[in-house]
Amino acid sequence: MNNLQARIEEQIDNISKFTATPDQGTTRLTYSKEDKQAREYIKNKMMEYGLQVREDGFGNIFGKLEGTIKDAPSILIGSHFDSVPNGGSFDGPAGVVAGLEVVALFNENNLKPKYPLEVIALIEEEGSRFGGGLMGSRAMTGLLSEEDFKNLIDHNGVSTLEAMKEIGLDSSLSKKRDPETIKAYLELHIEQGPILEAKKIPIGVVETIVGLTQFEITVDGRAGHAGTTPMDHRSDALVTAAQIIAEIPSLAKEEGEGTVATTGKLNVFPNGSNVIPSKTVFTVDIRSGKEKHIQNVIRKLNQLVNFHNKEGIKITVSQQLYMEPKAMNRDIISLLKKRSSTLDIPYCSINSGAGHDAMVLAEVTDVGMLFVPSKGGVSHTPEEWSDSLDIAKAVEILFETVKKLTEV
Ligand code: HGY
Ligand code: MN
Ligand code: MN
Ligand code: MN
Repeated sequence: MNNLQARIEEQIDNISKFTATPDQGTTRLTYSKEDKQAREYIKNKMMEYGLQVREDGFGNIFGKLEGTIKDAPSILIGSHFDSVPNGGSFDGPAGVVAGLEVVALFNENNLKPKYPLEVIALIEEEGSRFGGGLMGSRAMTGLLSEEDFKNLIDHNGVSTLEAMKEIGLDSSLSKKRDPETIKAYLELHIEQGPILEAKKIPIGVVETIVGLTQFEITVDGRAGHAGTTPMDHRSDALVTAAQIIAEIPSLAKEEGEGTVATTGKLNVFPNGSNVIPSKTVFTVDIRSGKEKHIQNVIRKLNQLVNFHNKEGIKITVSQQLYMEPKAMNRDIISLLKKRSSTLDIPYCSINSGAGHDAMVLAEVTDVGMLFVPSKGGVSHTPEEWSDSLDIAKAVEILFETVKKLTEV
């Protein structure tokens, strides 16, 4: 194992230790104790690599390597460092570590970039605490207004600002970033699917990222005694939710072309075994490479909700996120491919079924993404694993690409 690969492995392993569920995967919610631990580790690494470290008013972390051109726009390179509940070690951190190791290669080769490099570690990409997702990148680019950011609360009613304060973050720091200060954004991410492993190819050059939307649906019914309330006198919020949820997979299947829809979260109130549920809250996540399919599923979902919105039941639908499908920048794609060939590293083009911060940065700058294979094609589980040798190959490609972009 070479030095680069060993450093990658060590850093990903260290970050994975900052979890609320040791032995049951990575649970690192935004602004949690585990966030604070990972944040300190990442900031220390950035300082160790000679970067100027700062945080913005949302808690995103930046490590800057100055360029020779004064006040030039930066090449950002990184990913997110939050996780889903009981997720894996690589989703997010692999990209942050890749950014750090690109800087390490600049340092090792005594290269000074013309344009500054900034390693970034973004918050709340998964949306596990405040819902929606892609929060850090949307806030940084202004797609999420400061007002909307401030109004976000978690399932315990704790606001973003209160949660930031709890771990000593300063929300008065600079927030929305001027797009003029960004020259490009590069992200390494694990594929989270089966394609690269099946093809036995170490590198995927991402062409497009699916469009996605997320809803939170609240069903209000009426609580009652499970024993004394006759069946035809019930407004059961869980039965209604179940009837809607059961229909959702077919709404996606009818669209075809890889359209998917998922209910990942369901909360029942008051959640007593002998109480008719008064309220349920569940999520619907819809994705497709073609926007028309997403729109069709949204339309059919609304029809389904209207059908079940009847006596004694009140259903409210709130949309938390909408991102149309994104194409990566053609010039960066060809740069990534050319560098892979020059380095004699096999690659293929690939489309992403997962959402990524790159789709947000694509609204304000030129963006490129690389994937590495996921073992067994699994992710968002403790079994998630990628080979540090593949990540090291991606780092080499990114290093060569960044050298080109920053004219070294
Ligand atoms: O859900 C996603 O696609 C990403 O992992 N946040
Ligand atoms: Mn991710
Ligand atoms: Mn993820
Ligand atoms: Mn992502």
